[in-house]
Order: sequence, then C-alpha cells, then structure tokens
Amino acid sequence: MGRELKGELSTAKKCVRMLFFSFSLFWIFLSIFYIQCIDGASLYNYEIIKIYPHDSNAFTQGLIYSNGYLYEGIGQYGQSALRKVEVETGKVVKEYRLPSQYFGEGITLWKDRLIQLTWKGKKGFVYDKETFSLIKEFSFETEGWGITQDSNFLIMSDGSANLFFLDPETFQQVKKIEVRDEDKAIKGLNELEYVRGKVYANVWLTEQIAVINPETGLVEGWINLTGLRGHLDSPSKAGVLNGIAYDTVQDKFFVTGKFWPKVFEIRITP
Ligand SMILES: [Ca+2]
Repeated sequence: MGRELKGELSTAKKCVRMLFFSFSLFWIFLSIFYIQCIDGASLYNYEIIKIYPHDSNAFTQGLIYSNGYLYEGIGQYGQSALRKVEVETGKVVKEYRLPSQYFGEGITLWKDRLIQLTWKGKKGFVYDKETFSLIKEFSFETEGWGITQDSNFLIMSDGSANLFFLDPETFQQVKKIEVRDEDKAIKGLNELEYVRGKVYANVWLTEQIAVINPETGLVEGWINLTGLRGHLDSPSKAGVLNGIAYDTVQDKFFVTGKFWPKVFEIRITP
C-alpha cells in the first residue's frame, strides 16, 4: 500500500472517530435536555455560608440588599416599620415606624426610592432611600404581600397564585400572571426577589422557594430550605421562613424568617 493511500485511510478513520464523538455528544445533550423537560421543575438545596444576627422581635415581611445593607419591611399592627440594617451586626441604623393602622409587608427598591406594601390597607408607601422620608402613597385593589422589581415593572404578590406587574411610576397594573408548577397553581406566593431573570418566591407556610419564569408563570425550580430552622437557637419561637434578599454584585443570597434571630447567607446548590 502506498504511503499516500495509508495517509488517506488514517485521515478517514480520524473523521469517523470525530463524527462518532460529535454524534455521542449530541445525544448526551439531547438526553439531558429531554430529562429536564419531562421532569419539570429542577430541585435545589442550600449550603450555609455565614450566619448573622437578626432582631428576633422583627416580624420580617420584606427583605432586600443594597450597597452593604439589608433593608427590611416589618409587619404587625403597631409594630410595622421600614428598617436599614447592618449585615454583620444586625444593628438597625435607620427606622421609620408606620402608623399603627397599617400592617407593613414586602419592600423593594426602585431607583433611589424604597417601596413598601401594606397587607389589607390596599395602600403602598414610597420613601426616599437615604432619609426614609415619605414621598407618596399609592393604592391597589388586592392584599399586599411581597414585592420586587425587574428593572421594568414592580412585581407584587397577594397571597394567591398570581403575580401582578405594576408600572413603577403610576403603580397601575400592566399585567397579571398565574404561577403554576406544571398544571398546579402555586398559592401563597409571599416574599419575592428578582434574581437573574427569575422571580424567587417564598411560598407561605412552607420552607420552599419557588423559582418562577416571569414570562410564562411556570415554576422552573424549587429551593428546599428545610433544616434551616434547626440552626436557630429556639426554633419553636420563630415563625415561617419569609425574606429573600440578593446581592447582585457579589452573587449572595440572604434569607431569614418572621421572628428569626438569625439571617443566613446561603449558596444554592444542585
Ligand atoms: Ca426580597
């Protein structure tokens, strides 16, 4: 056999191997895609990175992170407040107390303004982020539970399976979606956080966070936070998990609950 022919045969073998390898890779990726599609929502766990102190008298209804501080919306009649809190120490560095007829709920940041919902008051408040001075009020028709924003709209929950998208300047409802895991409507959507294109929602009375596609309303994942309460010194006194904050710069998650003496920085794991 001539040297040229041998060379051609060797090249042909390499091509066949490459083709086989590419074909195998294609099938592996197709299989992974298929498994994810037919299995519905992905399931995630968590790992505790750090534990910080938190006011155990705070009935946490809203939590966000901005520039090194946590901002917290506190509930209950006569106790409701908006707070700026040092992460490391849990020290409250600024506080606004709501009039006693209002039960404070979720909070979010829109530009240089903090927005806070009330539960049954059908009213929300807009504050200056630095001074906490009240700028204006707005109205809505439902109960107020959680609130976040996606840079275009405010996104609000009312304890049902619905998320409401509001214009951040006029507070008018722009659209509404129903959140579902496959065919099942997920009721009790509570504290919210917008994270990298998804809406994360505490589901009331559970230790699960739903990861929601805001375009379709479909739950694409569940973060199981079961066991977190076991790290509280007196878990029986603590209420439900409620409060997700996300540090977009450092990619950090902070979670806490109603009357929890701790805030947990967690990493979400497969
Ligand atoms: Ca939040």
